[in-house]
Amino acid sequence: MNEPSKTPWTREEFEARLRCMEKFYHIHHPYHVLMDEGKLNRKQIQGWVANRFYYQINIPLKDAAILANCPDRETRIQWVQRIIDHDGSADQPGGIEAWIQLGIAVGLERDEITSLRHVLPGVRFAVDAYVNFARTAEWHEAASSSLTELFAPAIHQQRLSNWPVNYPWIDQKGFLYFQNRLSQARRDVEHGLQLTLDWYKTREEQDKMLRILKFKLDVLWSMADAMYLAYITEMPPYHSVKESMP
Ligand code: AHQ
Repeated sequence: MNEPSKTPWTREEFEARLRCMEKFYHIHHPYHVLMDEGKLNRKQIQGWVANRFYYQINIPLKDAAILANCPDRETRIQWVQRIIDHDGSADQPGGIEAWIQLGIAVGLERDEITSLRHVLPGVRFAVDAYVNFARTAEWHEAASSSLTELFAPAIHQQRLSNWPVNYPWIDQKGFLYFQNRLSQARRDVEHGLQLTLDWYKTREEQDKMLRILKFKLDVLWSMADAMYLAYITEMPPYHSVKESMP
């Protein structure tokens, strides 16, 4: 039985292996497939936006954790932009505010979104796992876990193309987030991919990176699983608990 190869992949082969992970991306999750086919109702769209808000407000915490662990000024100068993109600045409202605008465009109230009262336990656990990973992992590994965004432009473009047709009731002002993310994701991926291709040298390290990317793909998939159970099969947590139970 020959030993599995220990020869490191070339940069091109390593990048190709990363891109092969697209098959696990949440664009293929039944929740997003139904969304893209225009088959979600108002409540199911609202539930998705309200739950994804928890992911959005945690991205700056995740990126700040990476910065806190990163001793390299050149990297920090670029990486800090990710926090500004979401938190905004004195004159820029930022992505988190744009996500709230998306929530209002789908018929939610601002405080309903920011109260986090719709956030499902499964969504919270998945997002918290991502933030905690970023806090405790070696900073290159935490940075490279953002590379699910290799596949993100496609899903943002899908929404921009299909929501106006499939969900005409949604005020298109809410689509600013997706529009901004198209270019921001591409810029972030450029930086994250170079960091990744430069860092993982041995085959063992490259294999570990694929496992890290799969962990992050699991985070995104698990969020959609929780929403599918709650809003599609209408089996939210404790739906089976009877009030009369002691
Ligand atoms: O809106 C998204 C976003 O700001 C980010 C940051 C990045 C990261 O650092 O992990 N990932 C990410 C993603 C965003 N939107 C998701 C979507 O489907 O709308 C995609 C997601 C990602 O691919 O990780």
